[in-house]
Amino acid sequence: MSIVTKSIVNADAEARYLSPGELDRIKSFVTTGEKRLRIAQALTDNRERIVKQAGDQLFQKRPDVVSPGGNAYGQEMTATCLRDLDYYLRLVTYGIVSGDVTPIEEIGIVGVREMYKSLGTPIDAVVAGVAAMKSVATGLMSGEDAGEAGAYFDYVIGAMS
Ligand SMILES: CCC1=C(C)/C(=C/C2=NC(=C\c3[nH]c(/C=C4\NC(=O)[C@H](C)[C@H]4CC)c(C)c3CCC(=O)O)/C(CCC(=O)O)=C2C)NC1=O
Repeated sequence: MSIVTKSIVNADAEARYLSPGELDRIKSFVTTGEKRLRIAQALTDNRERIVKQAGDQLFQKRPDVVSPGGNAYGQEMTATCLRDLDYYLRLVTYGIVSGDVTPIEEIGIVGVREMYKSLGTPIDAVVAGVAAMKSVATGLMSGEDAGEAGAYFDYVIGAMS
């Protein structure tokens, strides 16, 4: 839910007007809109490059995951691993557009430990992959945009660590 919808639901539950604090938060959401959309567009336009370069960095750092016995060993499993990185990049764009980590949390974080555990996927290596995406992605942006985008990658990293 966006901050706008959330504020309205809360205010209407008490049959009241939006409070000054709620209006302030909505104002900040609106005034940062252009920047957040620009960042989401940059990530969307560069998604293939970001995922590919981050994957290369991850497999260099963690050769074990693509070695025999590794969870991402073999063409098909490596492709599935890169697909997961792409999923998280997509979720990061959802967070950035909505100015809120809730969509990332609901789609990609709740239950993620149990999921990767049952798949035998080392979650610390997924975290390293997301960190590599952060580094590649923010490297394509101005400092201000990199700071904003970085916070959403950091949310994923923190929630999985
Ligand atoms: C949008 C929300 C969403 C997420 C996050 C998601 C993740 C997800 N990753 C999966 C598998 C997988 N995920 C990986 C990923 C990796 N293995 C490694 O060693 C690396 C560290 C890592 C890549 C960074 C691999 C290799 C599999 C296949 C495992 C298997 O089939 O044994 C699966 C099992 C089903 C399938 O293969 O598609 C799910 C559900 N699915 C979703 O719908």
